[in-house]
Amino acid sequence: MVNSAKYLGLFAFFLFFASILCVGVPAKAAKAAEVSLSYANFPPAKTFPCVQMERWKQEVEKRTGGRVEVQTYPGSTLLGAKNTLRGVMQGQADIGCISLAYHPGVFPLCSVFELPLGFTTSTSASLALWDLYEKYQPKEFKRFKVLTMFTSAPSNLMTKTPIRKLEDLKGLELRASGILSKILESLGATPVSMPMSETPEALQKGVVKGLFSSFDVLKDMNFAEICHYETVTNTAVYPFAVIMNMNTWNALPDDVKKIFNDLGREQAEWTGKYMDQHVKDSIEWSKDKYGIEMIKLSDANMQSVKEKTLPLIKNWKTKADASGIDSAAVLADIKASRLKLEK
Ligand code: 3IO
Repeated sequence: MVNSAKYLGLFAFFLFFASILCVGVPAKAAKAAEVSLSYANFPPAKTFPCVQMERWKQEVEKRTGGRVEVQTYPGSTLLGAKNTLRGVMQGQADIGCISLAYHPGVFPLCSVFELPLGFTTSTSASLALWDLYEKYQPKEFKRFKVLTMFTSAPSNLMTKTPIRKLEDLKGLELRASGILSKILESLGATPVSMPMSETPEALQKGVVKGLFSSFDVLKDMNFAEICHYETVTNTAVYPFAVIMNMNTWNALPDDVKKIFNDLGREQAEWTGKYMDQHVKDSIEWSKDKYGIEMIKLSDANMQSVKEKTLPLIKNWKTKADASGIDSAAVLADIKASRLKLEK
C-alpha cells in the first residue's frame, strides 16, 4: 500500500514534467508566422508548375524571415485544374496556379501566348509573357493579384504510334487544350481538350493516342513509358498564371507586398530556365529508360505547320479586337520582346 502510493506520486511527478516538455518547449521554440498562405496547384508535385511553387515558397519564407509561411498543395489536393480560378476568387485558397488554355475565352489578351509565335525557349516566352502582362495590366485579371507568369517550353507530339509526316496525324485523337487544340485540328488531328492532370487516365484507356505539350512531361508524368514516339514541332507554348485572392493581397503588410512584387519577374525567369534545362534532362532520361524515338519532320512539313496554323493568329486578332484590345500593338510588342530576349 505505502509503496504503491509512493510510485503513484513519482508517476504523477513524472507526468507533470513530461507535459511541460511536450507542450511548453516546442511552443516556445517555434515562432508562429504572422501570415500563413495556402497555395493550390493541379498537376503532380514532380512537374514544373509545382517545382516553381516550392521555389517561390522557399524564397518568400527566406525573404520575410519566416513572417510569411506558405502551405503548398500539389496534385489537386486543394483545388483542381478547372476550379482553381473560382476557388482563389472565393478564397478557398489564397494562391493558385492556372494554365490559361483550360479557360477558353476568359483571357482574351494573354491567350495570345497559346498561338504559334515562334518562341524557342520557355525562358524567353515566360519573360515576354510577364512583360506583356505588366505593360497592359489586362482587365481579364482584375479580380486577382497576379504574382508571376510563365510558360511551358514549345509544344511537341508525344504519341503511341509514330508520326513521321503530317499525314500520319489524320484523325488521330490527341490531348491538348485551348488554342493548342485548334493547332492540332488545323494539322488534321482530332483534338481532345483536357487538363494535364486528366491525361494519364485518357492515355491508359485509349481515349487519346498521344498528347501535344512540352517534353518535360515524358519524365515528370512518365509519358515516355506509353508514348514511345516524339515528333518535334516546336510550336506554341502553354501560358500559366499564379493568382492571389484580392482580399488576401490587400491585407498583406507593405513590405511583404514589395517582396512579392520583386519576385514576379525573377520567378518567371527562374521557371523558364528550370524548364529549358529540364526538357533536356527529360529527353535523355526517356531515351535511357524507355528507348524513345525522336522524329524530325521534313522541312516541307515544318513549313506546312507554319502555314496551316497562321489563320489561328487571325482568329485571335478578331476576338481580341472585339474585346477592346489593340491586337496589332500586342503582337508587335511580343515580337519585339522575342527578338530582344532571344538574340
Ligand atoms: C504542363 C502542365 C502541367 C504539368 C506539366 C506541364 N508541362 C507542360 C504543360 C503544359 C500543358 O500541357 C498544360 O496542360 O498546361
